[in-house]
Amino acid sequence: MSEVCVHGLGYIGLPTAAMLANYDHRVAGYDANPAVRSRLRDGEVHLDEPGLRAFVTQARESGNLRIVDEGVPASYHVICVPTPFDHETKQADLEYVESAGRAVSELIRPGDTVVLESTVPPGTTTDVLAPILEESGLVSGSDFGLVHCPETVLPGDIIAELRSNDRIIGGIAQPSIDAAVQLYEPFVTGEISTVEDPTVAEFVKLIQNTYRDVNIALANEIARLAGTHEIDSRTAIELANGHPRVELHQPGPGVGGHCLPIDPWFLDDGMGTLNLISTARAVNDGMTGYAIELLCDVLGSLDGRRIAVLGAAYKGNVDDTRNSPGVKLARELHAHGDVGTTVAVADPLVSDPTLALTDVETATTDADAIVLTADHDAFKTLDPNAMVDRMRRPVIVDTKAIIDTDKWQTAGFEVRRI
Ligand code: SAJ
Repeated sequence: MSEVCVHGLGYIGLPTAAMLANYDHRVAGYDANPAVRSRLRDGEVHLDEPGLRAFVTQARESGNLRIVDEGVPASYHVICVPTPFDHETKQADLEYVESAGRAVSELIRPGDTVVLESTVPPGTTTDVLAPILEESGLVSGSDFGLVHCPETVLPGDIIAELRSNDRIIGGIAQPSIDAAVQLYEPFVTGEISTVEDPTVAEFVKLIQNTYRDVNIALANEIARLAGTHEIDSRTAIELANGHPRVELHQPGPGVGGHCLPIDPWFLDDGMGTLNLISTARAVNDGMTGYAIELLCDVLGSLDGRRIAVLGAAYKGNVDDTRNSPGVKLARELHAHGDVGTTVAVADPLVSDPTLALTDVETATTDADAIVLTADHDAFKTLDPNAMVDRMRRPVIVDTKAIIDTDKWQTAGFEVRRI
């Protein structure tokens, strides 16, 4: 079994490091954040992901996963660092990839293999990472292996998907590919496809998330159109999906997380060439505005209204608030503060001190309306009978279609849903 150094211990790096360790590799995990390293050494996990804590503990207790204060020499360097997005220039910020690359260039030896898992614009592996690694004096593809193997796991189901998802390995030359296949083959039960060009792998990753984002935008536009015909969008979509070649996604308050709202932009990396794809982004970003329209339809105006937003996470049953539609909606409602609108946000899964969250009971007391923005299980079981009396006006806009409309109406609520 091999020595592996994993650079970056976030949502992808930590489970990957634990997986490799649990498959008998000797893994050194490095994260630039000392607080992350120290929590992991104390047996804690800094991420809320089902099963991750036990999985990491198993790896640590086997002795195969150690946390290191700097990268170490290894046969494989797996880079799993973030690639933030600059919203102004619509470009990827590759600072962390570059600094991980510089660290690896100091450590790399002939015969080693470097794997980039981070999501990056097409061309990054060959045009950005390879030249940095070659500052070592070694040549990629001949002296050392270099591949892009994009991560594809779904937050909330990361450990299962690390095993079951198909993987694409785009390598700079065949020996690079062969070495990377050896690393992934033992634990990946999905198909491993290989291609002798890292840019293809980078591109494929981006079009997967773009497909989903554009499909959700179509569902969102359909939801608005259905609304004008007083048709329930979910029923229409379910019926349409009965066709063997139709697979519409679900509408909602917009698209959050760190992947779907960002990766489509990486496709042209600030060139401004996107058309349908950028329109889809605008449609999805416009859904918080649509939720406000639905509120205004019922309430007349937002003047002096108190609105309870339930859901600060970007999707159901996760604690992650990155690009959360619920938080965006709350911000947009706050902008009506000059007419006396007040907003309270509650999310039992999220503990982010920067968001001034409250609990569901406090948020809904004396509220004029609830907007449900995350499909947490905890929200599916909310009891309308317990809530109706504490609200000033019992109105609910269900952007995720998770409540039993009849039940809430019977309890006295006016219900709107996307
Ligand atoms: N959403 C909808 N309607 C839908 C499905 C999702 O509005 O029908 C919304 C969600 O509520 C959420 C957003 O889209 O706000 C994104 O959620 P998601 O579950 O679609 O995806 P992520 O961002 O959690 O993870 C995605 C996944 N990509 C694909 O399914 C193609 C995951 O497999 C990737 O590994 C991940 O991005 C990533 O890291 O790139």
